[in-house]
Amino acid sequence: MCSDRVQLPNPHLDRVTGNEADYLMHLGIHRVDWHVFKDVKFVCVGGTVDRMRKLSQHLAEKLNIQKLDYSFENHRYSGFKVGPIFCVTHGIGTPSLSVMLHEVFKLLYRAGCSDVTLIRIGTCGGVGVRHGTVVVSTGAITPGFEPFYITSSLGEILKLPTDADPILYQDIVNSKSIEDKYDVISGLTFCTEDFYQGQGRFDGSFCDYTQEERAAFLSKLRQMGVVNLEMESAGVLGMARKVGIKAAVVCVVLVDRMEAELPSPDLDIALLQEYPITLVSRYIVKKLSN
Ligand code: R2B
Repeated sequence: MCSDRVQLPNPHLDRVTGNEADYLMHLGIHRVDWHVFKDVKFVCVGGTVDRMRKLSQHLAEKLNIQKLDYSFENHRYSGFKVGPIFCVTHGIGTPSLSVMLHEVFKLLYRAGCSDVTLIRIGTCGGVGVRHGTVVVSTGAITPGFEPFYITSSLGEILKLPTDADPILYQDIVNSKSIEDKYDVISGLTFCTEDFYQGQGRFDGSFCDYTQEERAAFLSKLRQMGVVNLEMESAGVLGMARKVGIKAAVVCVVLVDRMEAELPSPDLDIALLQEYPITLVSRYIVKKLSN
């Protein structure tokens, strides 16, 4: 599944744009900058600028390497580069994520990168899992309860398998230290295209189900082995698998959705978001020192 040099399964790419003319429109990166990214071995993605900035700062300190900021030209995404690690934001949901990933994969290809690993660091709701727990996804299922990232091609539904690389996710789980004040588990992730009805919430602007139907939905997920809910895992796992790049999804639980809709107001969400940052950084630092 994993390749050495990044290759893209697009026979038209070099004919249509060629290395000279290609331009990463949403990242605003031109060919003059390809070479800057040549050394990238890890791409870390996450929803917000703040989380990616904290991750890159943490990595810069651990590795004693300078952090470079990329305020991408058209302000859709933000990025930070710490030596061989490129951290990029993806916003909310797979449409926003997929545009960024297409361009990051092209960047890796154009720059001639090899042995690249992609890791999403995020937040999620738990399904029978308490807040503060870090979940490393073993795979993602999507509405319809199937293990596919559902996108489209020429107007037809395109389904990309979403199983995660078992060695990678186990290595990340094993990166937990006994000093960590959080639990780390692995399990299936339910990835939705909507935060409210899609995840069985009652507090959206409209809602078409009963309390019983919502409870049955969460129980069904639980029985299928789902331990958390979020909105990007299927895109990360499905798209990375399609281009032969290893990928993992590591999210901290903000609220057990079997108990509540929203995190408790007195929860220190900033602190919880540091948990996957420390876990993934430890994994990356260990890998880079090997
Ligand atoms: C988790 O949190 C965001 C929604 O609040 C979304 O990006 C996700 O997957």
